[in-house]
Amino acid sequence: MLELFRKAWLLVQGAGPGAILKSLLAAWDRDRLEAPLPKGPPAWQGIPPLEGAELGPWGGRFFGEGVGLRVRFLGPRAVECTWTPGALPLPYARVRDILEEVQVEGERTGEGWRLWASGLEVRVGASGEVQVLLEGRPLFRALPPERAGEAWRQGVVLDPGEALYGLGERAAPLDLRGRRYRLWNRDPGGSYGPGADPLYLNIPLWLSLKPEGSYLVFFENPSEAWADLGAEEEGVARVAFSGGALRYLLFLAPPAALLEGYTALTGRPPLPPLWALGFHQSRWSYESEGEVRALVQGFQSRDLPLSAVHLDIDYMEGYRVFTVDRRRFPDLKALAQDLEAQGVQLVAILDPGVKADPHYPVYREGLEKGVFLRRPEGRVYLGPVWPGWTAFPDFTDPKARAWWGGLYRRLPGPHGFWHDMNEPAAFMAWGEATLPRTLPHALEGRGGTHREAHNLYALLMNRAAYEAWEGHPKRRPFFLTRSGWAGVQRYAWVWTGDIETSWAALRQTIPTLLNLGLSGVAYAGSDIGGFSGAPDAELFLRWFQLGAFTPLFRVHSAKGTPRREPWAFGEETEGILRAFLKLRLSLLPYWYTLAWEAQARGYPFLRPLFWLDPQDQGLWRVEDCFLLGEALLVAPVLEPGARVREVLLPKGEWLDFWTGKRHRGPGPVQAQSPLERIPLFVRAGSFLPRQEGGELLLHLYLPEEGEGTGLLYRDAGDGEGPFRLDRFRFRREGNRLWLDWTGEGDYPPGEGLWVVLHGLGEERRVFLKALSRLEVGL
Ligand code: MIG
Repeated sequence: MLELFRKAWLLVQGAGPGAILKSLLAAWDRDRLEAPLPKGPPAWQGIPPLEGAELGPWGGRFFGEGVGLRVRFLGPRAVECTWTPGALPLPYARVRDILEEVQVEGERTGEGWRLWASGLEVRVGASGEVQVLLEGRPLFRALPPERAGEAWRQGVVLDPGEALYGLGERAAPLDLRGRRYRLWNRDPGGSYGPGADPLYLNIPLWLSLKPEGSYLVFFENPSEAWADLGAEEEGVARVAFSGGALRYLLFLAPPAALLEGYTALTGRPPLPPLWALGFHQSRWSYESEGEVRALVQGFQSRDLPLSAVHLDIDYMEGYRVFTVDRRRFPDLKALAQDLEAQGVQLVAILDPGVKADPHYPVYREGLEKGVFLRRPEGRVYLGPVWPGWTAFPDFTDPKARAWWGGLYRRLPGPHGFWHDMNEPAAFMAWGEATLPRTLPHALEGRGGTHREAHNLYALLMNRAAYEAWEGHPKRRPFFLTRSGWAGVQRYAWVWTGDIETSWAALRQTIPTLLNLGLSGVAYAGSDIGGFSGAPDAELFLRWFQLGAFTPLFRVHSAKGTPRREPWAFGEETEGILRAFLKLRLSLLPYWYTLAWEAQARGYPFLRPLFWLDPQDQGLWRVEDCFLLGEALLVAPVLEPGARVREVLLPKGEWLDFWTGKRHRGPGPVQAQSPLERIPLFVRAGSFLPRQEGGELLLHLYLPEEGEGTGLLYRDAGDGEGPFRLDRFRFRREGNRLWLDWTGEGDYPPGEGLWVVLHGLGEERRVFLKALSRLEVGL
């Protein structure tokens, strides 16, 4: 109740006293426009049997009365199944149609048909059941789908103990099984905590681990959906789509290869500008040029490394996108240039909504070009957001995307943009805070309604922005988005929105980010300290320590919250924050190498422990720590007062990052976690490139015996230009160590590198000349 008043008060303060009335009107209007929703649960009906088939070297088509199934092999480990009737999805999620041509063979069997190619086999039953086997192992079984009106429902059989991950952004446990989720991008409004569902960004895919193997299934259907990920006793997951054809893409492989396959089809995140991997300070809002300059000065005078400052909605003129309030920011471009000279970038927020003001050029142009969403009867649809009555570009129209992309040039200065409210969100006094499902959309000229386009809205807003920037020779784009769908990783980073300020919310951040990563979204982070409240020094510190190991490392908070600059919590805290800012900075060469890996293979930065050993079921549900790449295990502190915590180590040798102590996994260890530290372990056998005092050092964590490799990616840090990818190898036998450096690319390798050897009792350094080999006596 208090929260409700707080929200209403903020709304009135920010959007004016008329905001409440507008939100009442808009909700009433929405209810009139909304198609009457069916009462009661849908009456699911079985499909008629499949009676005929047409087999080809690509797969097969199967027909029953009024239904069809097409099975297409996308490669030796991937297959696509499409059930019709229903509109086929527009290829918004995909950058490729197939991975690799394979020659499919097929035959009729007693119960149905069999298709196979290079170890992958699909069995289609006359009932409509689809079973997929890899090298004879049955890994996926889909029951005959069901229909209710235009909706489709698909059951997938689950094994006992099977664990499921993904679904985009979830405030749920890491293993998503045994709960029901809705897939409809939604602003939960103001603040959310663990258990809230759905959130801003949904992706209809799950990755499954079972003792016999793993698979990833992506349902390529953007319409509103529900996924009931069957409890243990039930043994079936059911996913229902409100319309469109029922299509899924299935990949069979170990987890890393699943991400590689899925992102080969839906795209990988491009390399960001290096600065984006540094620290970002934000709040709603730093309101004037003077305030921003003082903020940056505050960081510099205290020796606190800062990479970016975010401007929230108050920099605009009455919340009109692509405008600047000249009284607060007389010359945004000059400000951005001055900050850049000090190593700090400006990032500006943008909402998709355009204020319906006839004197505002952006609105006038949008009207002239006919790019705004219209009501079914033809008038431009207006919904209330920050600027008051607002029109919404139809990003499913290529003309609207091109226009929108061109607008970024009108905001000279910032080199990063932060896309908020793009679920899309609108202030509605009751019901869903979004647009009516009946609004018509262009959908590339094919036509459709918001029911189909809703979940695509943010994806396509980001695409519009990205495509306008792509190929800029000097600057790589940086976009941060709240909402999205499958493929959003190609265009933008994601932050987890208005998470509440609480220890439970801090703990939630780990599984939320891990599941985003397993859904293809490698770049993400949460508002450090929580969005909505006032963290005490300990909670803020622990959240900051976690944030230092998430791709987006940003402090942000709501209007009216107490200050969150690193010096706002007293000197002791400031000192620890400084140390973590510097630790992050020193690890940037490692982060940047992982960025290269994300771009090349689609791997997330943050990986669940099972990434290293998918067979170890003891790791499947570990959600209080994570891997950063394959070298580092990060165990944030998630409870107040905890000065020691247990960490479960996967198999292999692990070296304590702080003390150098060697541990052998699998198994738990008790790790010290005083306020100045969170437990960090380095996998023995890893190289960890770091920069210290302007110098690049290669840290090598030696196992007692054995070998390993490591990568290092380097380039100028922004724009297009030469790069290099170095590969390091070592082998340790008794007291002999061999080091070997090879590489490719035109970026100069330098003379050589100091290799810092860990795990020998005392630290030792040896100099490795560029692209050479070295033998060392230990
Ligand atoms: O209705 O721009 O999630 O990060 O500070 C709230 C103001 C709008 C929601 C975002 C939040 C941002 C805030 N926005």
